[in-house]
Amino acid sequence: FSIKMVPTKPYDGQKTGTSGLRKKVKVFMQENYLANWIQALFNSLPTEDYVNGVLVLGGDGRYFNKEAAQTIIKIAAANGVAKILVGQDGILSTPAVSAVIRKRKASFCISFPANGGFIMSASHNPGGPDYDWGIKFNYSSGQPAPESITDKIYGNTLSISEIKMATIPDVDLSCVGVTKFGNFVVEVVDPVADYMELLESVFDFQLIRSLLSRSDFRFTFDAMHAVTGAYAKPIFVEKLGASPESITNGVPLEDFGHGHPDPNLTYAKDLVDIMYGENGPDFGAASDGDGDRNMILGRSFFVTPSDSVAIIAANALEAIPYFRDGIKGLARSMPTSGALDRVAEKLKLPFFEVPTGWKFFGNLMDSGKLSICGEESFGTGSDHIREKDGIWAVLAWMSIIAYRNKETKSGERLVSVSDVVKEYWATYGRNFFSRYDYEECESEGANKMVDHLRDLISKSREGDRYGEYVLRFADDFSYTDPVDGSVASKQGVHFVFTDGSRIIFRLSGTGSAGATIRVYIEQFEPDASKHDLDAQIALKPLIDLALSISKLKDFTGREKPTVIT
Ligand code: VG1
Ligand code: CO
Repeated sequence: FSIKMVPTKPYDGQKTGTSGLRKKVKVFMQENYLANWIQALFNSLPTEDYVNGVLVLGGDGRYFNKEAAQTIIKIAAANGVAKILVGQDGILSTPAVSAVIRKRKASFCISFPANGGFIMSASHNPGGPDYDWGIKFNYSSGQPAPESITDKIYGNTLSISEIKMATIPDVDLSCVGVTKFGNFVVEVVDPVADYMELLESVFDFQLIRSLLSRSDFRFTFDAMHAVTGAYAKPIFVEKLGASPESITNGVPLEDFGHGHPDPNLTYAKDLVDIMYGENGPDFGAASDGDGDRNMILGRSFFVTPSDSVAIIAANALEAIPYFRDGIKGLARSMPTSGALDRVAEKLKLPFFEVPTGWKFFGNLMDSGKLSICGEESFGTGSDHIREKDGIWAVLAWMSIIAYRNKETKSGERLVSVSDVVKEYWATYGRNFFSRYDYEECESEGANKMVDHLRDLISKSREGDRYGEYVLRFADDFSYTDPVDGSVASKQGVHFVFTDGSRIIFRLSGTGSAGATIRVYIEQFEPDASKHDLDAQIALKPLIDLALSISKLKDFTGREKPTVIT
């Protein structure tokens, strides 16, 4: 094939946020908008990373992915990539892309390794012609590209003048198989196979099957018409024996059935209603657009993601074969509650606190310091891959429940999700946690609020009184990567009080319009007699304090948050 040099002009604002580049679909549909970014990426990578190499391509099935896939394939071919592995119909969840990159790296002949991959997704953001699109690049160990690379890409988008395009026809992505154009190969692969093989090596599938086969255990999974629809049936139903009716919204749709594919108490309301309804199932779960998030529910019971990662860590040695040889270390993002810290302390494990975004866990995992980690934003995972993993989290929880019920017989009372959580609280204490999101605020007001908070922390001193709370310190979180020494600063304003309570403010880096303010509130409660309190009640004084010190209402005009988790 021949290569066409397409002249182009830079677009402003192609800077990646917390997780890839996200904009409204209409922005991406502008002439060469996506192509500019993809070419800028090739201009940023060392040529040995992709020339004659293999790249992976997949996505969550959202609107515009089909066109985008063809553009990416043509630019990759023109830049000298030897082979693209694409999920059938362009489908691959974020964790599956990470798994495929890692597998093809290890087992492919050394001169032909997969060195990275593209994920076409705006994750939990809604899809369709009026909503969002996004692109993420993952690097050679399957991890989200670090800022050193995304900063270079952004720099190159500001000066780009031409795009290299291969003059090849569109490739049919609907059938598994190989298409060749000279030395360039497109291989369409089953989106589930490699990922499922990996999960089978991580978990005891037989143990999970035994739980799912019990008549007194009812399971339900809501794929939210997003990418895990493609995984739920092969994994939960065909492999593990769940009933086909246990999967709802199991077909990926370009607009997620008009939904907001974010598994939380607000956007996964249908599932929440079922789980809190009369005679609800014993176990409920959901995942997001690209399959990396998870929500875990028991009957009339919600497991906060911060507790979830701590509980998985506390039970992993026994219940999950992958961890039988030991856990290397634990980590959480800064706004995630300190529940995991207590597990690390008890198990005497190395522990890390990183900024928001999965890319900060990659180096720790690659250097053998980290096994299990999580974020309060419904992200949980381990070093089996380099992304958070929704289905992994569901299987981890099912493994724990199955393990705990090894001795209970059908008909006896099942050890439930809430039993496991309450037992955990009784042992470790409870970290009450809540997050308030104020979506799509005016940027000006939101920025002014952050300025105000930065001013406040610059004046604050240890021992300052905030109502009943006494300040230990307040700062703008900064992180130095212990592996490569890179520094990420201004990662969130946090107030830490002497009793361990925390108030944190951040602006979201994944939105596509206006500014989303996130307020995180945490308070530790050792007293078991108070563990059954509703988090909103337990945290009320701190929430009021957060709103008053930030003057959030004055700056944004918002009376109430859009989402509370
Ligand atoms: C949010 C979450 C963060 C998560 C990120 C990507 O970022 O807070 O914890 O890693 O989304 O998740 P932000 O900057 O909006 O707070 V996903 O599932 O959208 O890739
Ligand atoms: Co996601």
